[in-house]
Amino acid sequence: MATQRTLSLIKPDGLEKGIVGKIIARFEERGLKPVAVKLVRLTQAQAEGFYAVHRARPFFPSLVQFMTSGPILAMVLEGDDAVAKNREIMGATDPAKAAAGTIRKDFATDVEKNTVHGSDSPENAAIEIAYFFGQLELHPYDWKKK
Ligand code: IDP
Ligand code: MG
Repeated sequence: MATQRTLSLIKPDGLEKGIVGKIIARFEERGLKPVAVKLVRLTQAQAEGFYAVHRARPFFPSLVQFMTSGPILAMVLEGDDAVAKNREIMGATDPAKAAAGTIRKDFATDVEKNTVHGSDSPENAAIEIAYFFGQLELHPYDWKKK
């Protein structure tokens, strides 16, 4: 399986609960490396832009309010099959339906405050990575080199 990059966000509830380290550990344990990381406080316009695909949904105003309610940790994760693997580690959108051992099952509050975001396709990963990170932050890494 080819090496991929995907966008991961730890949402405001994850920072509020103080579980950033635990979440990143789950990615690292499964072979996903954080290759770009930053703390961001989204404006309303930035949150609306990121979730534009959901703007007609009834939960959109509440989602935007939640995503701007505190800082988030934005990360680019790299590894084999990173897009699908990240989604698997995260679990289903609704923590009540998420599989055992997933981040959302173990840490999420509810279907909105569900602790993590992950890109859902390689195409969206490229778009979402570019939304949060500039070219100078997106270095190539060769992990085998000493
Ligand atoms: P995903 O994050 O698992 O890809 P999406 O359907 O893309 O789920 O929804 C984006 C985000 O919108 C979710 O992670 C969650 O925070 C919020 N959301 C999705 N569905 C609902 C809902 O039914 N009620 C409230 N918030 C929701
Ligand atoms: Mg989604």
